Amino acid sequence: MYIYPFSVKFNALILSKYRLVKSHWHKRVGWTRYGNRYYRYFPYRWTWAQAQRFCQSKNANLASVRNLGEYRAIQRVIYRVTHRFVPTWIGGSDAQQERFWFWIDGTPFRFTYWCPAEPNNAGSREHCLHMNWTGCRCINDAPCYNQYPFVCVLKSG
Ligand SMILES: [Ca+2]
Ligand SMILES: [Ca+2]
Repeated sequence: MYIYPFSVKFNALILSKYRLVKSHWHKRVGWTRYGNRYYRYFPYRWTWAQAQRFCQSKNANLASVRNLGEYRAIQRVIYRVTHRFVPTWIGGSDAQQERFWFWIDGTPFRFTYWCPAEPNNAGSREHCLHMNWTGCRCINDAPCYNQYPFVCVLKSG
């Protein structure tokens, strides 16, 4: 009888910790961790801006890429769902000023994996990046109003 109130309190503590872990886990369901980032492929064929708005609704952004390891990780995320290397939007854009590339999530734009002769700004209207382009599955600049599936990135912490 004496120990009962303590036990109830202890169980409540365990339960609240479990809820904390569970809610954290729930937020990441369907996302693949690589380093300190989580990626997810969405199969909807949307414009770059529509895709970014959707990522934002998940507290995420279109994926930025910092190195080849991350690029390959994103390719694996796409391949796992589609069993192909589908051309897919990522979060790079030079829409503000030609040849000034930015990642929409604020990551400094340093890593590149351009396809041969890209970025070519074809027709002066290519201001958004997609990946898995051509046989070399590299990065190309494309018109932002094209419609592709996309990968969002969720930063941990
Ligand atoms: Ca451009
Ligand atoms: Ca191009």
